[in-house]
Amino acid sequence: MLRGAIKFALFGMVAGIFPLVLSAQEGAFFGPNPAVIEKKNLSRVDDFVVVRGEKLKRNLNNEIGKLSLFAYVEGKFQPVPFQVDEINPDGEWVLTQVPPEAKKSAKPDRDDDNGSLDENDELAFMARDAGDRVAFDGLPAGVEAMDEITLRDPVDNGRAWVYLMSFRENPPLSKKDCVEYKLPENQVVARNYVLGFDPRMSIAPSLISVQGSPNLIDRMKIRLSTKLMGIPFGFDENSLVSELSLYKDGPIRVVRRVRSSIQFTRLFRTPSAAVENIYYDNTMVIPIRIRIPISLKSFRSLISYIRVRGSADLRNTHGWKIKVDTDPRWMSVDGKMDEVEKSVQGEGSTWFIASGPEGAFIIRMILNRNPDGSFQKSPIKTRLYYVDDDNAPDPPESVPGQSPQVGWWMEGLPDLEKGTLYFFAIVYLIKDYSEGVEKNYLKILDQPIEVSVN
Ligand SMILES: [Ca+2]
Ligand SMILES: [Ca+2]
Ligand SMILES: [Ca+2]
Ligand SMILES: [Ca+2]
Repeated sequence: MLRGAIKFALFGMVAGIFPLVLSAQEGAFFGPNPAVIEKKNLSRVDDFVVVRGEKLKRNLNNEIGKLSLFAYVEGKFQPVPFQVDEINPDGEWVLTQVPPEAKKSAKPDRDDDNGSLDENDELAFMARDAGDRVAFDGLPAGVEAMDEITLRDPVDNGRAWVYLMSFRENPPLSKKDCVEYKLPENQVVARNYVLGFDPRMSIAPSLISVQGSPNLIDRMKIRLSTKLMGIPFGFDENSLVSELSLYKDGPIRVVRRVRSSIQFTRLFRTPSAAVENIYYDNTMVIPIRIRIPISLKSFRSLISYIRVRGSADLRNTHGWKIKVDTDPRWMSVDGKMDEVEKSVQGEGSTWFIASGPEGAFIIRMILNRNPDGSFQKSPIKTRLYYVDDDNAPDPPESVPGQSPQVGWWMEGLPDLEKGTLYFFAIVYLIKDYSEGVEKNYLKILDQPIEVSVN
């Protein structure tokens, strides 16, 4: 009897304490549910959302480690996955994780404000996690500041809401993690894909698997040939010397910095430049920055031509089909060029979609935007490169033949002025593709979700 009573008392204590601990860690809400005042009607599910710190006025300058993002979904006000990535005063990513191979040479980046949310830091989350609009009677218990973030689809006016809150301590966090960077395998493992990197060429993936497909990539190729003052010269991706430096793996995205340079001859190597690739659960963003040391335009008469091709040489894709933006016909991947493939119109093409039994993906080139999304004028024009021929080698490569190889010629380089050429590729990995779904993915950049904060 006594033992029973002690047990009961212990159970009561444990039960009394545990829910408190669990509520902080597991993220059950910490008070009565707020009142719903507007239902979510945003239909976009594929978009990621990034909000700069300067818009988050109520949480600005607060400690990032005390923030959490909440949404009212499935009848509950609950934490949803998010991350805050710091950007330093020079506009560079603050990456805090050091891969084993860089332990000697790299140390983690820091922002200049000891981990506070400042104007240029970025809050990232997925649009699909947003929920209903709610009203509070004052701030919830333990919360010191709150920004209400409204998402609006400019296409159909659909809206949804999330709430960024600063907690006094122990912010309840979602346990969901949409993407992971695995070491030492060097793999990005995301909901819709797995990407692997060979440490000898850290800049381009040597493994791309979509929804459990076999590896779809032979290599990412960058091929340049030019003639300067009558002397031909060129390089391919084997001339790229690249190494992983730092990364950051959060619940929403992995940011991975690779330093690379071009080895032109045995003796001459360009200075190394860093570039960060960003991986979400269904999207990869691959920015390309090329420093043009002199105005090519003023040397125009000395340059006979510059031919540059960037492309994905695929493998294991027999039975897939491919369509480009500039021609409505699907092309069949079977290792041979047919009449459709030979006559496809590719002038000015900037994206293509590939669809197969396991899933689909879109690769899109964006030439006319600055890193902040504003418009830039670029002299570069693109033209489709497409070869589906198992018997047409294009060395260097691991799997002889182009099965198929899809990408773009880049034209207009002799018109470049001195400065930095910036453009980016964006890849969408699609589950359950059906004809026309690409429109949803094109909207992500063409009609972006509008974000307002109050
Ligand atoms: Ca900052
Ligand atoms: Ca900061
Ligand atoms: Ca074919
Ligand atoms: Ca090949």
